[in-house]
Amino acid sequence: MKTFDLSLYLVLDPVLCADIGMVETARAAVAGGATIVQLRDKHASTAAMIETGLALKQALAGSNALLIVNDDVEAAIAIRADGLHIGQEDLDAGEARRRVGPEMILGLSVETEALAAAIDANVVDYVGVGPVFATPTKPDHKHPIGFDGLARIIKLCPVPTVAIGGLKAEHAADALAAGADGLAVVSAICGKPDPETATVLIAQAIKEARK
Ligand code: TZP
Ligand code: MG
Repeated sequence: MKTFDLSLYLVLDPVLCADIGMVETARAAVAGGATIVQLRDKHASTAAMIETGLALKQALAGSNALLIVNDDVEAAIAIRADGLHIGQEDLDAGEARRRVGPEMILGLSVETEALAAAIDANVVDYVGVGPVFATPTKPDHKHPIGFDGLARIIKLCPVPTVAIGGLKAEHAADALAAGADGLAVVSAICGKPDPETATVLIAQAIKEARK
């Protein structure tokens, strides 16, 4: 069994993080309680992903936070990232698993009940479910599912789940009540004037919701 904590999952965005950069944003977020950091840069080359990924790995060293790479299998392997996250339009989960080997955490985005029902728990370690709300952060996102849709999809997931899409600290209780193991956020942390404090507030809301 792999152990990982999905509680507060930061997905980096290079544009939103432009002021202080993705590495400093990740450092601040981890200091504030982020448990996972995902490097997501849709337009970066594999070489650039590797460069940023290695810098992130260094920034996270000594913390308990894990580093997950979005989409780029080659970069995830080169960086020796803790995990790879793929979407439905990326390579097939079985193929991703074969390429990264049995040890690396593999995450998959799921937007519907049908996709949730098709998850192979021997291949996929966790699922990102959303978008809960429409969000400008991902202009091509699928139809928002709301907390009701989130709960319906999570019921069918055989692996731990993290909710994503328009989530802020105030949504922690609803996301956890729907069954999510954690919240994944981009704009609630990236580009905030004080990303560490923004993270602390979300972490506190999650802790409060678990009481
Ligand atoms: N996948 C589904 S929604 C989303 C991703 C990557 C973006 C979420 O961004 P934000 O700013 O937390 O709404
Ligand atoms: Mg993808």
